[in-house]
Amino acid sequence: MTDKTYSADDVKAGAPASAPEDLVTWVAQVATLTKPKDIYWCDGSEEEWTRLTDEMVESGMFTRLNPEKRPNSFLARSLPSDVARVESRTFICSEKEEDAGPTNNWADPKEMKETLNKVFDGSMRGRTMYVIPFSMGPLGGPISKLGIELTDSPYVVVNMRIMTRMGAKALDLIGEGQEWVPAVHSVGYPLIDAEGNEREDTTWPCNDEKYITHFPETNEIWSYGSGYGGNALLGKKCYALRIASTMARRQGWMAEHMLILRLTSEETGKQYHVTAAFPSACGKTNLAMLQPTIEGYKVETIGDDIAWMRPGEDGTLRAINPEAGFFGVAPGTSYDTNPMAMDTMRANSIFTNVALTDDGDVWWEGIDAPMPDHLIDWHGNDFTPADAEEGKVAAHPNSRFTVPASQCPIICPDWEAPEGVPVDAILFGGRRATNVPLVAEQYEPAHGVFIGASVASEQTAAAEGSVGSLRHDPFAMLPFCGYNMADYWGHWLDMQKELGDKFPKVYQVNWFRKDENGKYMWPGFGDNARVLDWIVRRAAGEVEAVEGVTGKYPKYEEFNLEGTDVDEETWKKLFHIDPEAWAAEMDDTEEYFSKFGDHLPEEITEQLKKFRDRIEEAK
Ligand code: O2Y
Ligand code: MN
Repeated sequence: MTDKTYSADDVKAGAPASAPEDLVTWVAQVATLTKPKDIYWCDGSEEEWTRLTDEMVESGMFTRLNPEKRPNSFLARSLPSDVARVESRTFICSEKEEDAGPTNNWADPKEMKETLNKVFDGSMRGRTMYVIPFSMGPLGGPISKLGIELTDSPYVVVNMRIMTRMGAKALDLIGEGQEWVPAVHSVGYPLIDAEGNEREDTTWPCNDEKYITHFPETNEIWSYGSGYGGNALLGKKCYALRIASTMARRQGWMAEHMLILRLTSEETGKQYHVTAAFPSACGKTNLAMLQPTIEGYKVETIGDDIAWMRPGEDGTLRAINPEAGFFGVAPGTSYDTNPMAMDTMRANSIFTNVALTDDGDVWWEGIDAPMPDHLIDWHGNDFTPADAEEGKVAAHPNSRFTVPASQCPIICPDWEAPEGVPVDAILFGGRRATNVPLVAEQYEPAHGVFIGASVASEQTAAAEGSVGSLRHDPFAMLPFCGYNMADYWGHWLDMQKELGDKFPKVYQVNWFRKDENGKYMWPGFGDNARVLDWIVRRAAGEVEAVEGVTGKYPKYEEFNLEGTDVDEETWKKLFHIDPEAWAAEMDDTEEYFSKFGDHLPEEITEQLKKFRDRIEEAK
């Protein structure tokens, strides 16, 4: 068969007038390779959303939810083989392998380009190629950045419309000559083969072969074979973390896997801004939308997943949320655990891999409503309580809601402030049943970096006192750092030096410590506001701290525990330090750090030694 060809002039003829020459040329090149049946330039309008979602309902990719219960909202079901980010197929293609570092899959950029040229050749045959102009961060803001995603998936288009500032205005900025990142995505399921044989589309096209690739030296992203989440919505993990972290290092800013919240003291009106990094699935969205159980504070959400931080004109570290929506995990989200998230998804939302109720609404394990007598599960099959009794789930554990951040009832009025908000404190946490106290303040800036570098979560319920099986997830960036993780620690140290006293203090937190009976000792959720309360009172110089092995701890009598059942005995257990257990943990940490060879900053080695000295003192 003869494929349609695309010259730059053809592409220009169908492009908006604001599309600059370099963009048109690149779109023509990608179209020549991928051979779509046509090219569509997204404008981000309401009309476009309605048309695309109507078409997807028509094709069976979307189920429209009951408009009375969930207006303008849709359900998609993926293939069981395409339900999450695929770290094993995620590559950093830097010229030198050591620049990707030991924690990333590295591929030679030339070899990877050859592979990609093969798999993308004709990958969009029979499909439309959508051109998605988008801004990460408020349009035109000094910390914001632009991109273009080319994709053959309308699911990606409508999700990107929620997750980014997408459409004509972003294209106008690109047309004005601003830098933009090129990102190419194909589900890898052409509807016509090279011989011209046609096949039917499916409701979730994808390919068993997957490549999620990043080229940090040329700022390019190429993703093939998956239609899901972080693999396909390329503004999120691929751009806002992996590529942005490399840009940030070159340009003197920071791209972090962090939520951002504002805490306002109702008494003084003083505002504090806190960012926090936790490994995936440790409740970041819940913390971002915290409902304090203590009087005197109001929490407002700025972001739930990613923070871009840059020194401001006043010398403070300023943070923006580069995203415009939340792509949250559905199971476990309820009016009990996160009422604000529940209200955010009341309309204009996309649900992926959750269950469908008979009255056209959504359901998942852990939602407030009891399991109905009948559901359609995430595979599209009938599901009854008898299936649950057999241990089956109706919603996939990584099922998601995509919702506009603007719909969050506690969205901060300044969440789109182009210059960002000044950061007062940075939290690092993991899921640690043992060893790690509720909260600890850094001794010095390099200790803060050491705290971030030591983030880990337990894989199994390890016994108190043992290191158990720890998954190290430094800065919660393990799958998201686009370059050598040890160089990234070096960049943090450089940023701290540049900002001096203005660099926010770092705190290690752990809501997940268990007692000898395996019971959580800290209530968590809204009571985490008590930890934030101590942190901001520390910042105001109102409370003292006690020096310990992992950092500086609160005094029991100065910490607000009113209304909880945390007594002094539990408090002691929450802060108990077993020197032998910590010695074992430092052996494990040292072994982990040794992977980075001479990329490991000296300051980190010094911090390890200081930590060991404190353990000795505690013995
Ligand atoms: O599985 C996916 O593709 C999504 S992963 C994700 C989504 C939203 C926020 N964070 C994450 C993550 O893995 O950290
Ligand atoms: Mn995340």
